[in-house]
Amino acid sequence: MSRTLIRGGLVITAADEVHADVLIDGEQVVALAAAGSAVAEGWTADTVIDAGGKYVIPGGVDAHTHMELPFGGTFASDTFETGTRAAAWGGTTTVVDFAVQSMGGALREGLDAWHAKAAGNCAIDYAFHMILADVNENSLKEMDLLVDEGVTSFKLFMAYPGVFYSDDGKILRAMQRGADNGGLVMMHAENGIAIDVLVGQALAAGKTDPRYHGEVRRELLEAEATHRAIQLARVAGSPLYVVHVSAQQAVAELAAARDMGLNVFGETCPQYLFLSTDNLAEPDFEGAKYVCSTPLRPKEHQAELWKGLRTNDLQVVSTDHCPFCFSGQKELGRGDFSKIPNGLPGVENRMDLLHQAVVDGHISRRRWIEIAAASPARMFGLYPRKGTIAPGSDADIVIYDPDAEQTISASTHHMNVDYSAYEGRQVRGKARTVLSRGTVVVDDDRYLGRAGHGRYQTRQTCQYLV
Ligand code: DUC
Ligand code: ZN
Ligand code: ZN
Repeated sequence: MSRTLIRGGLVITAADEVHADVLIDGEQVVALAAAGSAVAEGWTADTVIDAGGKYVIPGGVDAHTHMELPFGGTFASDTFETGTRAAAWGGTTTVVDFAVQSMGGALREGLDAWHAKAAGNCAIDYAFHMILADVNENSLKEMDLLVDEGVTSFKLFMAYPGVFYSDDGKILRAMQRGADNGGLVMMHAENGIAIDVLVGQALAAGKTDPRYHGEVRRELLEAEATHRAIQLARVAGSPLYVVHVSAQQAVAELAAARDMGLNVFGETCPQYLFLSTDNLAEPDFEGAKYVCSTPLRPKEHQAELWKGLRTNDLQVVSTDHCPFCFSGQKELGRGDFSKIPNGLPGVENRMDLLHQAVVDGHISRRRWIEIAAASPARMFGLYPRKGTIAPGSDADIVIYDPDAEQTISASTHHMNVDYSAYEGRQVRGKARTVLSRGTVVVDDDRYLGRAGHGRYQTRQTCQYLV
């Protein structure tokens, strides 16, 4: 087994910042020692990586991606191969993607289909949540089987009537099942029935531009759905994880629930922290690049999201990476915003944007690692295999240069999409060397990984419950 020593860096985890040497044997971390003491300890290694002046951090865990997702008559443009490669470039070493149950289909069928898309193609490790699109006797029973085999979280939708939507009765039944079998319900909390009425009214009034996507998907309809989801979870006695929270009123609902001591959790995404309705209003249909759901909100909401991340009313930042090219895909919605495929690229940018938030003083370094690696790993049953640097953990490690300057651009990114949502944005910090289970997959602007290195990860149930 090959041994690697990472020497001289500042090791940052959610818990600590220590100058330490890290010894890797094969795929796992085997020891940490005070900086410079590796030789005195008699450690030998085949490869020594000098991390002087750099951070040594756990690889990012992006708990919300949609590679190859069929949506709105097209498919998300990143495959598991291109999307996980781009993730590695950006310092993310695990993604949890969403397998989809089709209407009338079995969960098993959907899960098998997603396994087939991913197997042999991923650059980094991956796992699956399951989208429950059709709650019925059979799919409820299947939930138990999936939990047993390591697919321990289930996304339901209060939005997208006729596609993914579940009514309150179905949601309650899935939550009751989750309360019994340990599965965590992840909720897309928007009142889709009301939104569809507003969509119809807007289009009838000739309001067809991308910015109306944000206007009809009202903040109050996110807050209302979040509130309702929390009450349903209380009735079911189940925990709840609300995905892609964007409205400050929804954060307030989560904070109130958490103040009551409930097992209610929330995730937000970089697009809600860094972008706003100003982007949706960009002229010449450019706003379509920023169409996603929940939608971007006015800038004022960002402060509440940052506050929620600091106070732990929000625990996780994932990307909801769901890229569609501007040309040929976003364009499907010219003249009708409701036909613009929903989703933004970002899997490559998350670690850097959140490091910029450290530079800007929104969060601490340890909180950066917590929300981007440790908490998603804990939330979805991957800790401490993923999300930290400790003896026994997988050696998913990033040597991060906190002083590197970079300009985010589609001309340099590795995601398979023809635009960047953050085009021209300057950020400080960059992943220099990325190890996935002890193998260097990115080093100094060179990609050394391969499709098929990434391994499917079974997961335990949520490790974050009080
Ligand atoms: N939101 C998106 O923006 N894209 C895919 C699905 C979703 O809920
Ligand atoms: Zn969603
Ligand atoms: Zn999503």
